[in-house]
Amino acid sequence: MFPKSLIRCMGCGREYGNNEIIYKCQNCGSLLEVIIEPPKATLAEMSKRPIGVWRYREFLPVDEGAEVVSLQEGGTPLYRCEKLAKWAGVRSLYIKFEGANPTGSFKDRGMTLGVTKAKSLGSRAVACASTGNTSASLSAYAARAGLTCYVILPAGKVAMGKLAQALMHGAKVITVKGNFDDALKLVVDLSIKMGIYLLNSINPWRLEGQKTLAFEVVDQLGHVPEFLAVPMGNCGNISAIWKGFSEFKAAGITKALPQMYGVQAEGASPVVNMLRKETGVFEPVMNPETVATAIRIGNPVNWPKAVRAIKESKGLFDTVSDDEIVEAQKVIAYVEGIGVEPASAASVAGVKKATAKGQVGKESEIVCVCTGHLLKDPEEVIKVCGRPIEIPPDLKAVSELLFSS
Ligand code: AN7
Repeated sequence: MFPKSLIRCMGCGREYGNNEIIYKCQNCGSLLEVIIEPPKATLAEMSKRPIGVWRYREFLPVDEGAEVVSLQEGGTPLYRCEKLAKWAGVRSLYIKFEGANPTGSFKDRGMTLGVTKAKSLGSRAVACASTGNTSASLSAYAARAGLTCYVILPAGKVAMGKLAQALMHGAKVITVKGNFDDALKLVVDLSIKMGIYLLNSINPWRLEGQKTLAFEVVDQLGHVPEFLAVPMGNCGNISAIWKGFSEFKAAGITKALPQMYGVQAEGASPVVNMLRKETGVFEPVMNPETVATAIRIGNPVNWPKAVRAIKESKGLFDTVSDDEIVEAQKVIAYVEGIGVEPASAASVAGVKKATAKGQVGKESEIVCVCTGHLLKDPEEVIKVCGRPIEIPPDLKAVSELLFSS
């Protein structure tokens, strides 16, 4: 029932077996991707199973006989947001709310595949560097699988909720005086040296799980949306979602493709900088900075895949400021009742910008991926909303406060 697959280099095309533990091409150093044989599956058949990542198992390359490690990820709501659409200046806007995943972010879609792979390869330990959500997710899946988990985080720059998850799920948490890019370099070297299975998104198996977001959007909406907006950090997610839409088309399930819209934070926007210049030269941002700590990444490993997704889809790209991110986060929460973390709001802030510029038509339909839950970053909320007012417990004081001025 699972598809046949192989690993292929996106640079030179060299092929590798499914069970080779490699994270980049040994020939040319480029990124690797998993290629599957397009399955003969129909949406009607797959839809008989509960919605979630494993509904689409015909598209998920898992080794024969593998024990699937799952927390029932995916199957997240697709909310129609009429008031938010009005605010953003577009006819139809949906939020795909990835905060509703088991650990509160889209990372769970990838980790169910990635940790299943780790298990079937016989690995005892897994590792990642993270701005927070990857570590929260990996530590939970490693716990479920009974694997040792090491996570390396940029010191002082990981939101409290995410740190709490990694600690409580029993990961060995290490912080480094440096940013995410430094942490990633360190964990890649460590994994290779110690034979620990690396589960950052340069591991192509993770993206195989994350591509199911595209399948669910088609399933829930009943068609392919015109645009799909997504925040970009290490750029695994936009690449995975584009792969999903492309595979549904290749399998004959859909005919259309969306235009992908990649949004970065102003202070961490190497991919958008490159696309703007059109020189084809990628330059990392040395000291990335943004309120959206999840996407505070200056040297995203998957940038070639993100550029390919945006170009192939004739898509869009832009940056948003921290003020625009926080404004969007507040509006999503006030008018729609959906609580998202700052990075997630970048996709919605990006839509408002693109409609104002006329890049997204007023009559368009757009799906925004909101990647993580509000509860991930309570400290940011206090910073932007303030603390509640404290009063003595008496009626006079409370009525004065509520009804004065
Ligand atoms: C909420 O956890 O990179 O472009 O180490 O947590 O696929 O990297 C998180 C990324 C968007 C960006 N929104 O996704 C990590 C990490 C949220 C995120 C992104 C992240 P990618």
